[in-house]
Amino acid sequence: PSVTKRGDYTPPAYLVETVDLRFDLDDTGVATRVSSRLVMNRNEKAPGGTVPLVLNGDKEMSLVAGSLKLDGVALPADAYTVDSSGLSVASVPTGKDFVIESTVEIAPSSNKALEGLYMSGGNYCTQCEAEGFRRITFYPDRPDVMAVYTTTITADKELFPVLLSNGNCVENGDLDGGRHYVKYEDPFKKSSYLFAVVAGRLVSLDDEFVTCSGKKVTLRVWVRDGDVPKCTHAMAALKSAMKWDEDQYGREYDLDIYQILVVDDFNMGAMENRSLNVFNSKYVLASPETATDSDYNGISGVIAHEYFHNYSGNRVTCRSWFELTLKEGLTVFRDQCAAAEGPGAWTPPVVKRISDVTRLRSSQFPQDAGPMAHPIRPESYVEINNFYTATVYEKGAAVVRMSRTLLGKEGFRRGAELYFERHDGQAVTCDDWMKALVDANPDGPDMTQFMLWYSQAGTPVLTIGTAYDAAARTLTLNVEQTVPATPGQPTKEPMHIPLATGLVGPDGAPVPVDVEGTPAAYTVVLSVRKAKESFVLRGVPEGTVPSLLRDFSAPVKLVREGGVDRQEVAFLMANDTDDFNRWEAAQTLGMDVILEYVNTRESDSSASFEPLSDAVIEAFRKTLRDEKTDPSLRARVMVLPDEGYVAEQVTVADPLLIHEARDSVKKQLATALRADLEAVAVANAAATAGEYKIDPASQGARALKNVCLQYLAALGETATLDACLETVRTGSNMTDVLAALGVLSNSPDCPQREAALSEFYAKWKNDYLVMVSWLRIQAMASRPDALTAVKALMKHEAFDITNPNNVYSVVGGYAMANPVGFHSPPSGEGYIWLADVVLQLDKNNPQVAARMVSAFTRWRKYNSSRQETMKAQLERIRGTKGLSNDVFEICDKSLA
Ligand code: HT7
Ligand code: ZN
Repeated sequence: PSVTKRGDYTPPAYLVETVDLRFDLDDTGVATRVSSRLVMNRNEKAPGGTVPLVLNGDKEMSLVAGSLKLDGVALPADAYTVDSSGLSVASVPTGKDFVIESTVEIAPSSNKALEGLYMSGGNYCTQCEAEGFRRITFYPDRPDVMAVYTTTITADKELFPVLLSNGNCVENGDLDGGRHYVKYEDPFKKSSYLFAVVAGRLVSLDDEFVTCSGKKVTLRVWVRDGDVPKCTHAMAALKSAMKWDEDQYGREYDLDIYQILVVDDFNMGAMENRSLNVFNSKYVLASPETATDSDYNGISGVIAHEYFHNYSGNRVTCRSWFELTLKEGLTVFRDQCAAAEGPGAWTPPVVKRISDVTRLRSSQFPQDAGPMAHPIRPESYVEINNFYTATVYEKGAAVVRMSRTLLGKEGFRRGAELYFERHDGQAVTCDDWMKALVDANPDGPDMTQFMLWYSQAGTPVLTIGTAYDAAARTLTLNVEQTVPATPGQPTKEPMHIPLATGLVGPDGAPVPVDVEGTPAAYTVVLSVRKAKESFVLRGVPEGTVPSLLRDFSAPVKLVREGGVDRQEVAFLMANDTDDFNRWEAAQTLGMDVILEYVNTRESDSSASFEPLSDAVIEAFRKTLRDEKTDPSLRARVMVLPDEGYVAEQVTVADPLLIHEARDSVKKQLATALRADLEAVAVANAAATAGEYKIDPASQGARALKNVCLQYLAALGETATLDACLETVRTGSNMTDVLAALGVLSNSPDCPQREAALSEFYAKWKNDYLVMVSWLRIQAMASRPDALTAVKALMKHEAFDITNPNNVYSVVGGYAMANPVGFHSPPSGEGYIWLADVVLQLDKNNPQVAARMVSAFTRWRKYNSSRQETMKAQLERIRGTKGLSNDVFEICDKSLA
């Protein structure tokens, strides 16, 4: 497969002024005709000379004989060539507009890759990002070709009463033979990846948003019959997002209508097609009986994300796919802020921040430390679909956040507004983004070194030592940064790292940070720029404890010279005024005791483990009893670091030992804190009883109650199992029901487990999304026999291998979120099974297959026998004939 390189970018040789598309949809999706009429011209900004006109196209598209025309005249067979990647016309007019027309035939019903035009639940829909448009028609399918689109759709009126595309409906009517048609015009230029077409039997929830200038916008969410009542939360979230973008970035919605189509078959979460988003049903449909708090929050987040793309992505887009983080990193940052601070916020800001950081550390840090490590702006790719990564999205958002930290909120907003105005209607680069930020802040910091965040991969490690001078009352922070080598980048330059720092005095009260060059404040952002650097903090009382990297001010690993001081960490856990760092302190403490267990048992499997010290137990007890602190934060503080995150801290990971260690710590805490856990569970159950509400207080109470339940369940008592079964049977909301079902699913065989799983199935088997959760909960069950269960689930009537959500639940839940299940089978049967499944998936849906094969990328983290089997599977997959580029690239890079 060929490699595309960022450095090889050249502007498009030809531009498209207008696109006129006509879709003749057949009843079953076996023979759909797509006709296109492109008005094009030579790009004056491209290198001169005669160049053929190249239009991308897919091998599954067949050009209708005689349909290819230039300026109205059919092209003879020797005037063009068609191959598996597209169509090339040797000679086209220069110096004037010319018109290219073509008609192709495609078969959407056999499109299981879910890219281009495909069918879901009997309806037609599209997914064009990144390169799906070329599966619909011949076109220069790259984001820097922006054109005005007109789309006409014809279809059977009874089968497909609703026909949609981007922009406004300007015409519609009936045709002979029971067919009908609609014509849409999208007034603004857009890239082809934002194109969408929908046809189906659908109903809508309608609403309206009045913009800041008083314009009325029609809002419409399209679903299958019966699902309208489940769209109200999504609709409210959409309105909150529209308001947020007006208030925070001065962005007013620019069209008269905003529509969302909901489908069950979708490779990702959603797609921001201009004025016609397509959403995975998981990120729209919700009712208290069927959706958890986390589902509700996910809906708010994804709805906001896609809406925000209207400016950060659609009006201003990427010059090439290498710039993907320009729209994705910025939009993730925007959705994170809206969910933390906006009118639709459902958790306290700190809890949202904790979720975002946890996600970054559990998904992006491992990527940055493995063979797929790449900068947020990658230098090359084989398959662009493989670069919709945690690095581009999550680390990209962290980089945007750091620029805001360095420029200040006001300066950042000025820069963002300048960017949106300066580049409206353009396809630009990350450099253009940074230039707008800098130009809007002439007195701001020099951001040249900061740009290394765009080009250097790897998570920087900050090692910080402290030295206190009692006579001078100074605390010196000695900071050393290293950026690890990553594939293709053996050496690195020091980065510009904002280190937000505070001080907690010996009495627990905050102490101002007074450092040369910055006004004293309770939190000061130190700019770390060198490999080694010291900062002298003045006027510091003896016994003061530094609170470092507050609010996770940079995506780095923080290491304290000399190791973890548990007393200091417990002190911060109880006293830090930065709530994020109170949680971080608990994570550090939890990690330290888990690692102590792992290290002890690793060298001697029969060694006895030192029981948890009173200090550790008391730190957690204080959290449980601390009624002044928000329950949702207390819930997060109580959760020990997850097994995947622990695995990242050790050189050779033994997933079973890590599980044993975490379990042991949890059991010890549960034993020691039993009375507190029971009391807090009862108090918070009362707080959330009655009608289901998703406000922060209700969510917090449920979260804390369910964390207590999970601790108590670690004691394995029958009474807890009975209580869980009772909740599964009678619980009034899905948050509590799934928490209880999760406990039972993770338990060893028992009647309560069996009853809960089967009764739950009987009750919910007709609800697709609830079944997705039911499948996942079983695939993730931390039990050595998980593979047997997963094999059975794949044969279950609730499972469909062509449905990505099903695959992510069962295959992903097992291979990526169940370390015990995946790594238990003694001869690596789990690995062999996964490889078989990947090969099966790849035949239908390479994107989904590539996501699943990623479970092997960290194979070097394990012991030699595990390594051997995983490596053999990667080699077997890579050597398979007919493999997609998607899966090939992941395997090949993993093996390099
Ligand atoms: N911008 C969207 C990306 C996306 C996508 C990419 C590749 C293949 C399928 C896809 N579906 C959606 C989603 C987003 O980030 O908002
Ligand atoms: Zn996005």
